[in-house]
Amino acid sequence: MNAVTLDHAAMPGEAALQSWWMPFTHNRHFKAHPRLIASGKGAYYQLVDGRRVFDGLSGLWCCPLGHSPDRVVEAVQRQVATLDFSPSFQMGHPAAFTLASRIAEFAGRPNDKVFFVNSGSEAVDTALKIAVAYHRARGDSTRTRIIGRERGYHGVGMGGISVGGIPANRKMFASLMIPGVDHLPHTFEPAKMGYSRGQPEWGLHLADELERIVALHDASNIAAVIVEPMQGSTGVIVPPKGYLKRLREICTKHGILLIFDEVITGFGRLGTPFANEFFDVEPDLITFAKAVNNAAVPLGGVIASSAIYDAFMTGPEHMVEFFHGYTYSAHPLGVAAAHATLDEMQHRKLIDRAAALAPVLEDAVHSLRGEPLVADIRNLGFSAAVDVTPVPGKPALRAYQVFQHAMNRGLMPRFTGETLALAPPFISTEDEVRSAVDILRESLRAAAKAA
Ligand code: PXG
Repeated sequence: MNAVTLDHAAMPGEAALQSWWMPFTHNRHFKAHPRLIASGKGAYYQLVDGRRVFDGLSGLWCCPLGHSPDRVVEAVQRQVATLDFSPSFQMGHPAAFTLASRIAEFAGRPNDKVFFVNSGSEAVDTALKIAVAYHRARGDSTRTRIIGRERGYHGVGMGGISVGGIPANRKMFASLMIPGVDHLPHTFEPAKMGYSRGQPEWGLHLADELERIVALHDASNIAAVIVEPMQGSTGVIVPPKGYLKRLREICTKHGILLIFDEVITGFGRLGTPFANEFFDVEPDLITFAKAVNNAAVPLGGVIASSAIYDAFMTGPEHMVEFFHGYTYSAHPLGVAAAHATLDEMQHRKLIDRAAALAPVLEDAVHSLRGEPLVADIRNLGFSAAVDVTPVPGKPALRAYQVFQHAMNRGLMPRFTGETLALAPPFISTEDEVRSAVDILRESLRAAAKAA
C-alpha cells in the first residue's frame, strides 16, 4: 500500500467525521461512537481498532464470497488496466454481452434479456418503467397502476419508495410519490406463524387481496405487481406456502406483469440461483444487484422475458426503442467482477454450499427460542432474523444494544428496528455459523442483564 492510501484509510479525527452525511445511519450518535472498518478478508472484517468480526450479513447481503476473493480482485485489477470505461449508449463491450447471456442462463431463462444498472434502487425503477412502457407499446396504455406490498423494501428511488411499504422511508416524501400505487397487505402475523421454520403454513389467503385491488381498479388499469419473494430488509419475512404461486396465477389471469425484486434473493441466498427456482414461480421481470458481483463494484440489472423485450422492438430500426439507461450501465469493472463472481460460485459450488448451510443456520437460530428478549425467529435459505422485545418507550434501541454486545464478542449482525438479521457469506463453515448464533445468544443474555 502506498502512503496516500494509508493516509486516507487512517482513523479520522473527530472533526473529519463530520463531513460525511451517512446513509440510513443515526449520524449524531455514530459520530460520537464511530464504528470503522479497516479491511475485509474472507468472512471477516477487521475494524480500525484491530478487532476482527465475523461478517454476519455478508456486507449488506451482498458479499456471498466473503471479502476480497482473489479471483474477483484480480479480474477488477486486470479490467481497470485494460478498459476502465466504455460507453453503453450506442456502443458496447464484449464482456457485457456475455454476462447478460450468462445471467439469463443462470436464472434458468436463457431467452430473457438483461438491462444493466448500478444499484438495486435503479433496478427497481427500471423495472417499473419497463412494465408501464411494455403495456403502452402493446397499445394497453391505460395499464399504469403498480401494486407493491406493505413492509416491502424496493430501494430509495421515487418509484421504489412509492411501491415500497416501509413507513419511515415514505412519510417525508409523500408529495414526491408516483401516483397510482396500491399495496398488498404484508404477510407477517406473529400470532399465526410465530417461530416458523421456513415458509409459514398460514397466510396463503393474503394473496387473494390482489383480486380485491384488481376488482377495485379493473385489470385494464394495472401494469404490474412488485414483491420481494422473501422480504429481506424489513426483517426476513417469509412468504406463506403457495402465496407467490397464487400471486402469479392472479397476475396471469388479468394480464398483469409480476416483478420479483431479487436484489437480496438473487445469486444464491436461498440456495438456488434465484428465488424463481426456489419457489417454482416465473415472474415476468426480475431485479438484481448486490451479490451479482460480490459488491466489488456497484452493478445491478433487470431480467426481462423475451416477450417484454420483443414488444419494444418495433418502429424504424435506427430509432432507440427504450429511452432509459445510465452512464455506468454495464460498467466494465462491474461486469468483470460479475464474471469472476459467477466463475467462483460455479467453480466452488457455493450456491450448493449455501443450500447445505441453510439447515445449519435454521437449527442454530431456532435454538435461541426462549432466550431472554427473543420475540420471534424466522428463517429461509441461508438467512434468518430474530425479533427482540422493544425497550419500553424507546423503539429500535434494543436490537442496537444486542448488536453492540455482539460486536464486542466478534460478530457483526444487522440490526434494524427490533430485528437482528443474519445472512452469512456462503464460504462460511458450519462451525462459524453455529458460533455466530452462540455469540448472538450471549449478546441477548448480556443485553437482558444490562436492562
Ligand atoms: N430491492 C431490495 C429487495 C433490496 O433489498 C434494494 C432494492 C435497493 O438496493 P440499493 O442497491 O439501491 O441499496 C434493496 C436494498 C438490510 C439492507 O440491512 C437491505 C438493503 C440495503 C441495505 C441494507 O436489510 N436492500
